[in-house]
Amino acid sequence: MKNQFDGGTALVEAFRKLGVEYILSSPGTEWAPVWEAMADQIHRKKSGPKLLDVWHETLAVDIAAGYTLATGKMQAVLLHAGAGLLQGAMGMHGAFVAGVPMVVISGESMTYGEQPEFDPGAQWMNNLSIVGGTSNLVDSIVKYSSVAGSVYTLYESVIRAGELAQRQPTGPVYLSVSTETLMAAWTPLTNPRTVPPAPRMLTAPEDIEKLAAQLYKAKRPVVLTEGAGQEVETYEALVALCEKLALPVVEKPGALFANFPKDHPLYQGTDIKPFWNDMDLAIVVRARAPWYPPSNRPPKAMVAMVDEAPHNSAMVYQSHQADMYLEGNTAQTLRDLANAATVDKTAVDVRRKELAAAHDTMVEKRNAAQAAARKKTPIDPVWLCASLNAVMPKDTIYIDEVTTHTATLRQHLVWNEPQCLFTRQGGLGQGLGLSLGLKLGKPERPVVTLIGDGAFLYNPVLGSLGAARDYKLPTMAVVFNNKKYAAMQGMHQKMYPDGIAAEIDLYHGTHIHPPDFVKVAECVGGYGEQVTDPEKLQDALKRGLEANRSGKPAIIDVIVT
Ligand SMILES: Cc1ncc(C[n+]2csc(CCOP(=O)(O)OP(=O)(O)O)c2C)c(N)n1
Ligand SMILES: [Mg+2]
Repeated sequence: MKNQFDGGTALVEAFRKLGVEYILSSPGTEWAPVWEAMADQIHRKKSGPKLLDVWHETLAVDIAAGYTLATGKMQAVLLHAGAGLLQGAMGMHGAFVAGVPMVVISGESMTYGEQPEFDPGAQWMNNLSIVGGTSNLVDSIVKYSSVAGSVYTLYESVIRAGELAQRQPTGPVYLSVSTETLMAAWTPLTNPRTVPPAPRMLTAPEDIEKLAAQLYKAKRPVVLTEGAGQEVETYEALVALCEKLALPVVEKPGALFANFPKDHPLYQGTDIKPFWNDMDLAIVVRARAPWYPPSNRPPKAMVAMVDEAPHNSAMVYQSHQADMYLEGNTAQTLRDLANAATVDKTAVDVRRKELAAAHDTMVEKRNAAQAAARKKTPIDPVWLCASLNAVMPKDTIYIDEVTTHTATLRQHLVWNEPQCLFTRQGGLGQGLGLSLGLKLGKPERPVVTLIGDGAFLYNPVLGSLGAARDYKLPTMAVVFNNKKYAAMQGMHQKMYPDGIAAEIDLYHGTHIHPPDFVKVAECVGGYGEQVTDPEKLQDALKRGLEANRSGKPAIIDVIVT
């Protein structure tokens, strides 16, 4: 039995003190010291993080990201050397774009077999080493990347990395830690502190007063949001503010979260156009690119931006066109604003009525479109959304990894609770991993990944299904299967409307000859079903849900237009 502490223990201790609940990993030999520490933790019945091994690195990163999005709690990821880091890089980029805090560590060797008493294996010299160090590989897709170069600095380096990740702007941080460092003897701290959470910053009272005064004066104020619903409290604070002042809420197309109850009379959909010319105050709550093209400023509005970190260093270009920034904690800023705001009752009552009428018109249109879509074959994605509305419980968590169907989905899928929608950021291939992380964080809620056939195939599918089975995370994937990368064809046609491809109907980069998705589900003992008949769709979704309830992952492959 191991009788001395080493860097592996230091790493696990640091995660414990950071409050990490899960270490997501795709294995590599450098992690033997951590496996020892984990075995020791279990053997001694100590509480601490659980280690979950999965079959693909981006899957590991995305499960961690999903869990953090669901719970607000930062997690840790261990990847193998430079190779595993590259495999995980797409997930890390997604986490960086979305601002998800995370500590990612990968291994390295420093001795390459020259140390007399330790042989890390010749693979480190032959095919794993990265010239200049692994930090360079991810420098531009994390907040901070560096090396924890000795066992004496390892513990505090990991603690600091975790603290950094959780500060605004939140995001993933990366450390390279060598096998030799992990194996070196380590003396635990005699009195280690529990790491406190990042402090909550507040918007200055004078800025709250200034915006409250603008709100009182404004005749046509609008709230535009992309990410207010990241936390339940921010969602609730936005609802309370809007209700007090009868503020219309417009979501950015492709918004990141469920930001507002969709059946609320103040909810006005995703089209800013009807408000564009007349709005005199725009309160933008977390939107990375509020206007498009980016410098397309609303002609008469004062623009106030409420966001902890509006300048997103994961983006090459932004243009907020903001006249004022409120960068304190968003939930608290919205609450402070609601408290400070004076209500002009007559004006607010008129606005409330007008907005409710506009909302009703929008819902009538939505219902009519859904009824009209019912009979179509192949299945109309509008009908697929209507069927999900009919079958899925109200607290279902959806993950959006569709492409050309996104607008339809946002218009026709209805949710009225916080945390009902999450969106994949960065490249395709992350939806299934995110869904598992969300299920891990919210086991009591149904979790459904809405996913294009193309997107599905970019995912580490077998790894995701295997993890769903092994870690008892039954989720459902609903494949929007149009047997193609429709986005590619659409863009080709837009770029070359009179091109040769259009003339002879020959498109590269478009067609998919899909595998049998039903069999894919079955290969891990999951439930699979293909649906072509719109009348049979709801029963199929019910069977998928039932399979999930009995602990099995499910894939419902819906042939759509
Ligand atoms: C990792 C990655 N590779 C390639 C792309 C480019 N891409 C964007 S959309 C798309 C097609 C997606 O197909 P599908 O999920 O079936 O949606 P559809 O276009 O049919 O709506 C592709 C290949 C990407 N976004 N990410
Ligand atoms: Mg497709």
